[in-house]
Amino acid sequence: RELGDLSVDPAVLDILSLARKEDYETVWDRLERQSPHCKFGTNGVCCRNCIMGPCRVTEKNPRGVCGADAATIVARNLIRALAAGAAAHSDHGRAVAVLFNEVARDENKEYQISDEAKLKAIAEKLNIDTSQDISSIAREVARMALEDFGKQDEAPLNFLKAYAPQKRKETWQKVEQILFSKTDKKMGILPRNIDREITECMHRTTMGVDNQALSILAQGVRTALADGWGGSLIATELQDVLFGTPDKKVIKANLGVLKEDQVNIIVHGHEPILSEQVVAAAMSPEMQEKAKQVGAKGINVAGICCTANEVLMRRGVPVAGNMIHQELAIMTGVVEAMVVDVQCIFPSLGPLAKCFHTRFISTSDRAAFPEAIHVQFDEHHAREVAQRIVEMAIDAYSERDPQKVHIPKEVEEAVVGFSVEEIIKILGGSPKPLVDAILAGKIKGVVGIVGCNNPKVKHDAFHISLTRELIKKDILVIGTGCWAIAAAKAGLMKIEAQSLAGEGLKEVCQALDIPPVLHMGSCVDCSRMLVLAGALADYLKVDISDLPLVGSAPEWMTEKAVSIGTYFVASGVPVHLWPMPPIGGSEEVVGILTEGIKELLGGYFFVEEDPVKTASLMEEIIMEKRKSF
Ligand code: BF8
Ligand code: SF4
Repeated sequence: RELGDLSVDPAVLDILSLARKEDYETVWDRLERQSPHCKFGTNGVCCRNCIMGPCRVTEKNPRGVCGADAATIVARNLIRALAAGAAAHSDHGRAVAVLFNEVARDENKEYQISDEAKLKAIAEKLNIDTSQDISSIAREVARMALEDFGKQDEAPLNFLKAYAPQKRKETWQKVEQILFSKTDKKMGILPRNIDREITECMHRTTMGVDNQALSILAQGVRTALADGWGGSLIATELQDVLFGTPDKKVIKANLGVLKEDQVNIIVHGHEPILSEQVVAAAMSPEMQEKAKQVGAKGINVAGICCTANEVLMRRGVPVAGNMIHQELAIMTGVVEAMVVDVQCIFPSLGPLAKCFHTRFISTSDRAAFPEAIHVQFDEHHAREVAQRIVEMAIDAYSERDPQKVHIPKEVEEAVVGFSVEEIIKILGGSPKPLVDAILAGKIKGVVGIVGCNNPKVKHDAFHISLTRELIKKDILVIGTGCWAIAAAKAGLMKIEAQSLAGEGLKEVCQALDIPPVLHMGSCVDCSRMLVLAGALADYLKVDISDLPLVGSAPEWMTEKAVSIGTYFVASGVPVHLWPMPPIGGSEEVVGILTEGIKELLGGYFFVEEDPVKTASLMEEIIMEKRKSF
């Protein structure tokens, strides 16, 4: 493909032309070599779940060796992906819950409770007595969070019961009854234990267990709900308690945030348990002084992927780019250290870093990478480990090759930090002004955009043109993850972006002094969007499915996005996807996910390749919802 077909970000094109000249390999090169992709995999009809196979079903040959048909195989593959995605978010949530429990019990002095108000708010939702002292409240919150990973009864998750809006909980119960009466088989969709639902996905999809698409997909819904209203939500809420609830701030975005005269450290991955400490260590006067001793003006920390979103929302740390920038950042030749933990990290980074002076540092016991330097992170010695990492970066500075330095000039400003608490504060303490603006039609509705970059899609192109189209139509856009970084880089999160919005949305944003496109955080922070939707629904005493809300993952690639998309659908929100998920091999599965599920849960999936058409479809859905609203 021509360079211009790969990305809309000039900084990316700048580095890509350098990569072509210097023969550095990128994600796009490898995609080309993998293309065309296997049709069986693309349609989801390849099964490797037992060793009588692998089997791939076709019209001529419609059953695997065990007799499984396309619907069974497609549904099984889909929920296995969903379970992996839910596991990633929820294992992140577990790490936070375990750490929070230690802090609450005074067993870890490296971290502390930073936001007592948030802790009390969580406790109130969980019906915990908030007149106790803070550490008793914290211990009780920790107990209820950990219970959601380990309890063995049939009751729904503590956090889901505490956070989901009333009408939605009634809907989920009704759906369980309908499914039972229609099929005579129990089909629970209310999650009981986060780990259990993931395990049950694996159990049901192994050879010879659950062999009916609807039954399999119902367990997928249950697992996704365990992620959205459980694992991810716990991650977000307890991170806010430990590190602070995000508030409005201005940050800088794109590769231009890297500094030629400073030690540059990139934090990449997902868990702020690590990145918060690296940021703190780098900012310490001692480390800044050490950097000066090697001739640098200071230490510059920047983020990539969701770790970027975490430290940007809370600390105002600049973001070097989204998922697809990870290789390109190293190619600037000024990155002394790229520090990673888990998720969305290319295993290509180790060999690439070897072409430069960059220290590629892995830290998590769950993630090893070829040719990485592993510095084992330990929550009990967090400051010490973080300091060691920063020192390694300082040491690397003198090895930088000036011949290889190439920093794109692109850098944009963005107003970020829109936690639900911050949004409600900006609204004056209640959702009323937002609801009024929606009722009056100044804001037609809200679209939440999430997710990734995928080299199959022109980088950031869908994210940006969909966002622009929507705000033009007076639709407020909120979102997380790599979409949020795309929007920040494109200048859509500046106050000036109000001028790109339709008259109604512009007026509301001007009155509130906010951009028309709101950064709500990392991918686990999609739970913030659920909580916001829930707050609006409870305020109006309606269900989420009654609200003019639509979701989208327009450049998605990870299994995590399967889980996110599904928990929004299961919470009552129609969700757009591009690219097409690997379900095309079964009409039955496509039918359930795009139509059947709508009758039951209110949400459903739709697929569209064109951003302008997608925006129009979303507007239609919103206008339809507004009629009964
Ligand atoms: O959890 S948006 S590419 S970085 S998966 Fe990954 Fe997708 Fe980016 Fe964050 Ni989310
Ligand atoms: Fe083939 Fe069935 Fe085994 Fe899958 S579970 S590999 S379809 S025999």
